Amino acid sequence: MSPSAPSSPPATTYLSHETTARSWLLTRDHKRIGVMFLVLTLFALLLGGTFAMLLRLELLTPGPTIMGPMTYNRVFTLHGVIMVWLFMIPAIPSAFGNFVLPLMLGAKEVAFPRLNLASVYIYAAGSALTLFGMLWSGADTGWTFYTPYSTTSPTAVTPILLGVFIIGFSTIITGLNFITTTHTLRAPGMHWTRIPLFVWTIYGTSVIQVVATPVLAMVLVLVAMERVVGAGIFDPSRGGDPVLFQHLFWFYSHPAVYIMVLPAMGVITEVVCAFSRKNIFGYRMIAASTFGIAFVGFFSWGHHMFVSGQSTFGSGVFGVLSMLVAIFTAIKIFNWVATMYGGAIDLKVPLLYVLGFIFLLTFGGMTGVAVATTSLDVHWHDTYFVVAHFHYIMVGSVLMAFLAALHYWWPKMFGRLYPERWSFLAASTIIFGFIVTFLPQFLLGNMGMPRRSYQYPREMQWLNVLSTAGASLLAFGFSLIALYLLWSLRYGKVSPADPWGSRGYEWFSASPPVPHNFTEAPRFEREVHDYTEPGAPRVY
Ligand code: HEM
Ligand SMILES: [Cu+2]
Repeated sequence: MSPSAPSSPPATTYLSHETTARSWLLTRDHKRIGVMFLVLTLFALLLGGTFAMLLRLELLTPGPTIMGPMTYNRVFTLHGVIMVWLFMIPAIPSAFGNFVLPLMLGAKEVAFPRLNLASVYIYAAGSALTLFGMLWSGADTGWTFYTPYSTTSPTAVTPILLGVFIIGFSTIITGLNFITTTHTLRAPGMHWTRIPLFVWTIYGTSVIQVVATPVLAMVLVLVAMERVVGAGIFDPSRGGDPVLFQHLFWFYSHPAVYIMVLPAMGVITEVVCAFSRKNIFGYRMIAASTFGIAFVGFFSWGHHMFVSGQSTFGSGVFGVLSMLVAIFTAIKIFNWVATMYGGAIDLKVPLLYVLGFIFLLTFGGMTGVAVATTSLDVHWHDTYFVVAHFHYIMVGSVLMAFLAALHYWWPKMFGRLYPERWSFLAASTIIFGFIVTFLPQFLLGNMGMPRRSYQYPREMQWLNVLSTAGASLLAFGFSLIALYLLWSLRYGKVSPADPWGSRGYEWFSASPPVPHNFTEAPRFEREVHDYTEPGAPRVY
């Protein structure tokens, strides 16, 4: 492939060549599908974020503030359901994976473009059913749908379960598409050792999606059957076993946390290289650790069940296996820092998010090791400590990576630049606001504040007020991003093909790309992320 990006913007782009609603709704272009997923998942983020603000407002005072306890139960359930199932899991793979994966591989399309379009509609249908359940009467089971309560709750659990079940098919189809595309549609010269690390993480994620999602689908249908026909699988009053639900649920949902975090790690790797102007340190180790995480992730689900009556031996084994994940993660963190070390650092806003990511992932990961220690977790389980742990990782790291990706690939997707100062202000507000929101929650959990609780003792109020103040900063930061990105679509400076001087393969196409990605057939002659000048020794 030509070593540099095309210099002038193309006459027709994937956005401009057809503009009718029909051309969008029936498109088979992976880039348009990526944009559609971006819009849908951003809408989910907005909705989930609104529920989060309602929760934090309620927790401003120790007693009732703006809602009653039953409403509170519904609001935290809807917040969790939307954030996990409608935003976190699909966001990076379905939106950015769809957009950049074929570009990175030198492919004109994904392997199954029609299925790809179907996956948008399946996601939309599942989300619509979930939202319908919410409007009908909501649900009060938490995003985890634990039995036996979920089998008897009088709220609209069934449509929400089925909505999530349907969304699972979208995930599976997208995963199959990415695996097949990576195997079959790589351009000449794209050897396995040249595959960009973002693609490797999407590939690893896709494997988990394809293998684990069916288990979730099964367990959700079983709960629905329990509710509708009284199947007697989980409900002890009918001879069922509620703990079986926990095993099946976490057999999927623990790997699912890596469905969320692996693509995030891929984004970070791309951004670190681009803004350090250096080849990634330890390409093979990063790719291998991705699969290490994916593999070990399948054997640690029992760490969610330390207090479920599981045997002490079982808990010990699950605890140790969980800690192995930290080793693979540490390999990546070491490699990112080593890549930055000695690089020509260009502190643009995507890199600022990366720094936020590395800090929050390290901190959150260490609290993961802490909660994987059985003796500690017996105290922390079901307290705000766990809430803080998973928000540090899911919001801290995954959202940081999502925002890094949004800012890094925005010019690629839409051909416009956004105002840098505003973007810095928003990023700093979000990182700071995040810490103010979630750090107090570790302390609250350690003091014994139970999760999903709507009241608390008076001495815990100041930490809760701090947390709500942090959440308001987050809301401000997000609104800012929404404003300047929308503004930039119309008024932003037109971006050159490669505004960052990146050597990522996706920047070798025009920005925004032409309908079938390339005007001449791509060939890959350089190593991935190679910043070596001609004739000079290779920089690592
Ligand atoms: C070093 C790696 C990690 C370890 C050792 C670890 C360990 C744990 C443990 C032991 C729990 C259960 C605590 C309890 O319920 O009492 C837990 C909960 C959780 N973790 Fe992690 N974790 C790690 C990384 C992650 C990552 C990367 C994510 C997400 C991207 C994540 C998301 C979650 C979630 C969502 C829960 C709580 C689910 C719930 O009960 O609602 N963790 N983690
Ligand atoms: Cu887990």
